[in-house]
Amino acid sequence: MPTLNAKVDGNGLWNQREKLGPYGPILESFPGNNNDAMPLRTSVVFVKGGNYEVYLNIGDTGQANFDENVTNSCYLYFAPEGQELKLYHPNDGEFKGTPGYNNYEIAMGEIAVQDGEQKDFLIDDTFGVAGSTRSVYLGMRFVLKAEVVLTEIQISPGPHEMFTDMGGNQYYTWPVDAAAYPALADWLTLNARVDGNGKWNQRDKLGPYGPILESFPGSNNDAMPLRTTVIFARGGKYDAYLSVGDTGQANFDENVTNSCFLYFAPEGQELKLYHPNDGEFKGTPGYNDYEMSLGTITVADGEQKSFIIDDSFGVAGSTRSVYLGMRFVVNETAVEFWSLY
Ligand SMILES: [Ca+2]
Ligand SMILES: [Ca+2]
Ligand SMILES: [Ca+2]
Ligand SMILES: [Ca+2]
Repeated sequence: MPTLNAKVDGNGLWNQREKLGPYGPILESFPGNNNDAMPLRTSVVFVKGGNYEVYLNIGDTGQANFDENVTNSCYLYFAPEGQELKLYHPNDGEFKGTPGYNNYEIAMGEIAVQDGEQKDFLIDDTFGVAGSTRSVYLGMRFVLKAEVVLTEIQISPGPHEMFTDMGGNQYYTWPVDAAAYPALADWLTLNARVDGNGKWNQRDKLGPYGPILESFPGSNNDAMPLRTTVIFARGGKYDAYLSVGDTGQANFDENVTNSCFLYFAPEGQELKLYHPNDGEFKGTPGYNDYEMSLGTITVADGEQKSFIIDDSFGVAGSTRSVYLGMRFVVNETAVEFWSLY
């Protein structure tokens, strides 16, 4: 236990005093008077995950000016637990006012935490540091950084390990039977299509989201079903879209002559055969991009959804199957729900 308003130099304790810091109580030790208090730990459990700016508040005495602060130095040791303690001086920070002690706030950088995660920080007085008079711990401050809220999540078929976009959404694509295809080369060629090998071929910059995955069932290639897994950072209602690649001209009749079917379904539902003509033509980043409207889905914060994709091997008239990716658009009619955030 610290002493409470009852400082005794040399007893090795911290002394607590009320209403002298920006957050009320402060903890002080006087290493300049031969007091060596023990290291302290401040533990913080963050209810809400995210990126936080971290600030340490150090107390200074007398005048709050640079030269005087050097004459009468109130150092404090501080570090995130697990790192080496580092010596801080009030002049390392920004003067924030004098609630009792002069409050100097030092920016400690940024930390990323999950919902409910605990972070620990160590504090010590500066016994043995030359010129150190007292050490005053005023507290800490954490500022949640503004999050990027995407109104549209774009799912490229390119990432094959979990990828995090700037909005915090995560996704990747891999065969459904992951045990049978443990390595990338087991199921994918890169710009090196071999019909009949049962693999998908990836090519860059041919889809609305960059890479595309193609198979040629019309040339006797039966590639394995794939799963695109998506973890939504923010809950809500989304309009879901699938992009299917088409070749040659982007017109209805020609698309029928040279049909690029693709099987697709949310995992757990029966695969459904999609034809470019089922969708809306969105442009030609390489392949013609036809976008299928899949309806609206509702997800919770951090909820994972999976979608199954397969080529159309065995479907009459099917030449190739091209997966261009997916898109999820925040449903504007759900704006009341979003206002909860
Ligand atoms: Ca100490
Ligand atoms: Ca001072
Ligand atoms: Ca197949
Ligand atoms: Ca076409």
